[in-house]
Amino acid sequence: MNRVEEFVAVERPGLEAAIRRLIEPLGPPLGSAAAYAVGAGGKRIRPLLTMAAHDAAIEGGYQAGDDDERTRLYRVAAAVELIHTYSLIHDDLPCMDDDALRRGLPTTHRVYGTTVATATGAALQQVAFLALGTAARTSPGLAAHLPLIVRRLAAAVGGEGMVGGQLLDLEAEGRAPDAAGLEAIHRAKTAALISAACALGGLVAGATPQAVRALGSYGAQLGLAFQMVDDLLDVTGDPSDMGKAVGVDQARFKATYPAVHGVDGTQEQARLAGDSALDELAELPGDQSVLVGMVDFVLDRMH
Ligand code: GRG
Repeated sequence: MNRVEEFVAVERPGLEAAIRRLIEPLGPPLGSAAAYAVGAGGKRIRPLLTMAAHDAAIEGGYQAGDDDERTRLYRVAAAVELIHTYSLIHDDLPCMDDDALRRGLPTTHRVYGTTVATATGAALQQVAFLALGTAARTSPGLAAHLPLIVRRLAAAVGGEGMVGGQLLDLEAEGRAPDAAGLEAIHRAKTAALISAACALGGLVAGATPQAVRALGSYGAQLGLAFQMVDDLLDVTGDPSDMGKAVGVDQARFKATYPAVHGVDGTQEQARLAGDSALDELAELPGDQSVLVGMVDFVLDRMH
């Protein structure tokens, strides 16, 4: 087992329990649709990054022992995953990408209908922000950072971040994309949330502003690399491995990295973004091994 696999084996059960606990209070049909969407699988990259970023920001590394503190971190990490889940549910809707399959299963709106799927995405955002407040309720240390945590996450997913990026992406369909426009779309649509996931881990750890900035920059670069690889897999991937149709971006004339830089150029850009991500880790005081391994994990998906 490599370092990332070890980390996932230790942390994923706590994370999954936190995700389940957060959506439990949603009654039917929202609760069932939310459970379907989060239960359909997923790599949990963003919340695992929140946890790994937290550990990288702790002087001397995280020492197991304070269960309450870990539970609060799981809750914050789970909130990040619920925001991601909302974005996937909405991304698949007929008014957006109109996808039938996600993670090898029918998309949420194909099972629960468009109205319930739309409402579930909206409700998951509220559940995520509620979870941040709940996590801070029992910790004066975390409560002190709550305003920043909320601002960081809200900025990442709003009009200047994920939602704005999604609109730019949809507007760019069918037009010849240029390199700068492409990066602007993906910085907002994909990298902003991954960056916030990492910064939040630092904020929960009470890291210095410099460390939080470094984690955010690491996440932004990793997020760009992640999107490049995601675009490559749409060109080169196998639908049965991907759990969704491939070749879709090209068919819709989407603004993708391979469309602008070619397959080889995109691979090269992804490696460069991975290197930039690694450069940001130099000054962090804790255990950086999982964050280093995450870069390899993202880049290895290219092959
Ligand atoms: C209301 C305009 C409006 C927008 C809603 C839909 C939306 C917000 C944003 C789209 C964000 C999005 C889907 C970005 C793509 C990011 C991406 C590459 C997702 C795939 O992530 P993985 O591979 O998925 O981590 P798993 O399945 O592993 O969780």
